Amino acid sequence: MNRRILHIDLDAFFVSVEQALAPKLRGKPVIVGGRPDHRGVVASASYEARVFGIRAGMSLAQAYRLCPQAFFLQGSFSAYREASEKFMTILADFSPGLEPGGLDEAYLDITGCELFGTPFELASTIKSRIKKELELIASVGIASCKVVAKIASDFGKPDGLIEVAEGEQKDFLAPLPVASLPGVGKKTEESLKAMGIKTIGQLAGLPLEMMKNRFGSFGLMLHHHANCIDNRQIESPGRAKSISRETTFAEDTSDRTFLQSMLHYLCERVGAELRQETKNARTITLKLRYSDFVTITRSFSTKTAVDADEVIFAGAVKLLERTLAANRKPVRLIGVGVSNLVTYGKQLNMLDFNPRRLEHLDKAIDRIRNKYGFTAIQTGRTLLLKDIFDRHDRDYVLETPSLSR
Ligand code: TTP
Ligand code: MG
Repeated sequence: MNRRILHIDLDAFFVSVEQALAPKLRGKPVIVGGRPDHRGVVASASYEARVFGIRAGMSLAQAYRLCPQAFFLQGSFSAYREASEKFMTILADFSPGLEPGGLDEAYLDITGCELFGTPFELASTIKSRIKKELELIASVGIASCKVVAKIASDFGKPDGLIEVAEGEQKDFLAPLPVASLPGVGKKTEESLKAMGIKTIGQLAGLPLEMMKNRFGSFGLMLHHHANCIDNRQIESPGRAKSISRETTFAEDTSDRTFLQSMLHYLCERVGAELRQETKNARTITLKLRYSDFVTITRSFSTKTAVDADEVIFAGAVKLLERTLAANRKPVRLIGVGVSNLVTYGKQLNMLDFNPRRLEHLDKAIDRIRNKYGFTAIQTGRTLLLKDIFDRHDRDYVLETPSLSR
């Protein structure tokens, strides 16, 4: 059966939320990330700012040099989270096959929804509702598999709506640069360029064996995606395969105590979501990105599935200590994730913790936080972060809801 998958991604998300809240910012170069005299990077740039060459990930200082008249905003994560929730609620009205891919993007499986209109008509209605109800612009790609839908939504930006018929998918991808394929970063792009490969069409023509030998399982995936072979199903959030939180610091740091505090906070976030989903996890993963953008992940698995904040932290901090001992480079991003999820079961004694005491403690904390907000109660270790929460928006920590699903 020919599937119809939509990929919906909001244009200049953080900035557009700010523009919806403050009309004077509309139509202007706007940057969310912080003040230009701070050391941070651009998180989101309006399309008016992109005309000056400004892009996400660029230092604020460079953005300022390119466009000093731009509005530089610190950002307010709680507003973005609220907009994201409303965005997902609109999408959920159209099909139960909804897979959020981050705050501002999602896949929607509308196969079999013909009674309500053609895929193009449904996508138009989705765009209009988002515009009317949230004052945000969405770009939509329609295809018969995820990878092509995602590339199409990106290709049409801003305010795009592109439908790629099944028989035309390969022709659509062929002329695009390899960097348009999700997962292809600077390094892969360089390696492919050295092999004389610049477009997805050229990549699609390389023999499978060659891609496998050169890039391993990632090469297999690239070969398949370049050839529009992608059977990945829509994974609804209820079936999350992993839960994670990460944050990028305004300034790179080697401060061990600070890193531990932030890690503890992120573990509390992950633990709270695990318990909300009534899941336990067998694998704990630490993610670090260094000042030179090199990113590493370190994991370990336990025999007993866990869900208590302290147990997750105990595992994660061991990984952190080991990693810091091996490498003292300043850190720009820290994250923690849990995977190998199983449905809730009694927690056995682990790492010398008393599971019943932890269960009671976590339950009590969860109750308070559900009622008064996450930062209403802080544990000893995260008190160090209080200054940050006070100085910035309380939700300063830009948590990425999920590393992978
Ligand atoms: P994106 O969808 O990648 O970017 P965008 O919505 O700003 O722009 P567009 O989709 O039109 O190209 O990311 C969504 C939000 O995630 C973005 O508004 C801000 C945040 N983000 C960061 O905080 N850091 C980053 O490096 C990136 C790429 C995004
Ligand atoms: Mg976006």
